[in-house]
Amino acid sequence: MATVRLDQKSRAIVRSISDSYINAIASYFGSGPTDIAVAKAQHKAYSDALSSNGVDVTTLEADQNHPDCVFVEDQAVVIDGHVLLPVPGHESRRGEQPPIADFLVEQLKGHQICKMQSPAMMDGGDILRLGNLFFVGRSTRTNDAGIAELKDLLDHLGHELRVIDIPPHALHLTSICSTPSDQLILVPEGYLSPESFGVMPDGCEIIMMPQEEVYGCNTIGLPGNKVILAEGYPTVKSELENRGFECISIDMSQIRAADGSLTCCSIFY
Ligand code: CIR
Repeated sequence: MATVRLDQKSRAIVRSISDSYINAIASYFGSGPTDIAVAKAQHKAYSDALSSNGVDVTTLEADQNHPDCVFVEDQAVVIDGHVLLPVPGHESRRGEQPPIADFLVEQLKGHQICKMQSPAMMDGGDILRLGNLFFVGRSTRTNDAGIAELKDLLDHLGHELRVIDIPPHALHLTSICSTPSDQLILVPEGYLSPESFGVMPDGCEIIMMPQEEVYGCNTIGLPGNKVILAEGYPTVKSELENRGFECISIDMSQIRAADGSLTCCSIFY
């Protein structure tokens, strides 16, 4: 979700949950998954929600050697059809990338493919797009060299990039905020201030949400004023409903248990 505009959300990839998912990294929202069968059912509901709302979804096979492989968002950054393959910020996740890269390179022939080189590193989960304005989180997973490589691509495409420091109690930029439309950003109190995003473009707005609903701030906006959100975050839901969105709620408990949010589980391309 995070690097495409609303009008670019017709195709997405997801990746099945690995049988080793119980060993996924968890240091922020969760303390680790406890039930793989439930996780798989929740992931299926997620993928079904995308398909039944107009997204053409391709499911890549799980990689049993990589417990976090379901979180595809971190492995590739697709911007206007061009692909940046980052060096993922966590060593244990670097081997997840090849099948995702192969799929995208095949699908997006003729577009630019940039491969990041270490010591630059970045997780796709640190990038957020609001219309044609981009934000990147400087985090434990994304360093300045990684940000410089993203900036090169965005300069080439004529898009502005703003850098936001991610507080130590959060994993990624998209773990704590999202753009349910090309004009709105949901931001939790206690994590980021509206000022961290700079001056908003005309017609765009930041909506501050209560700190305890931080997980609910990660949403997937879809064409037709629809938005997929995690179940259990009433303020986020009512704020979106009041603005005329049709809300599609999904139980994400076993995904959250491994620090994954809605956007982490797909790449729109
Ligand atoms: C990790 O720590 O890398 C995974 N357990 C969670 C990744 C979540 N991805 C994301 O926010 N884009």
